[in-house]
Amino acid sequence: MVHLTDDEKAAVSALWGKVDVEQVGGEALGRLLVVYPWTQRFFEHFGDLSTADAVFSNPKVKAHGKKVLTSFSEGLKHLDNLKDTYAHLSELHCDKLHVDPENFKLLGNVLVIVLAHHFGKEFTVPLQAAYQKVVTGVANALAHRYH
Ligand code: HEG
Repeated sequence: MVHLTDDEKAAVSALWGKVDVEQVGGEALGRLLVVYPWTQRFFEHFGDLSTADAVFSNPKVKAHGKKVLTSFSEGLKHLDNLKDTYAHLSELHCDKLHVDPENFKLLGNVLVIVLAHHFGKEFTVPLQAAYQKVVTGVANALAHRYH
């Protein structure tokens, strides 16, 4: 559950409408893999991740970044019910993928940085604060079914 005012919801959605999920998703996942290289252990089957250039030009990173952000877009439509929205994915990441939920927070923070980089002044401080609440809510929802 994320508490946003109606104005915050409108601003978050308006900006998100301009996001290219493949580009921003690839960049966010790529930056996660470069800045926190231990996260590469989940993606060894993606091929070459040995340098930043290799990571950012890796088509599997782009495709997976798109998949993750497409799922994130779904969450934006259900800000009042993130836990149910991500229940299945939470179980999957826990039971099958064995992803430490700390990584959801790292990715959320990286996503905010990538949005700031892309949108510059349009990504105002209040908008950034609203997005920070959203990424925290998504990370908490994804961690909710861990046991
Ligand atoms: Mg996860 C698969 C969503 C963060 C590692 N992730 C997936 C899938 C979705 C998804 C929709 C496909 C599930 C399926 O095949 O049914 N992931 C998702 C979201 C977020 C997230 C929404 C956070 C916002 N994932 C995340 C992080 C890691 C990770 C931080 C690891 C650092 N995800 C991961 C792996 C897979 C998925 C290893 C399987 C990839 C594959 O082999 O194709």
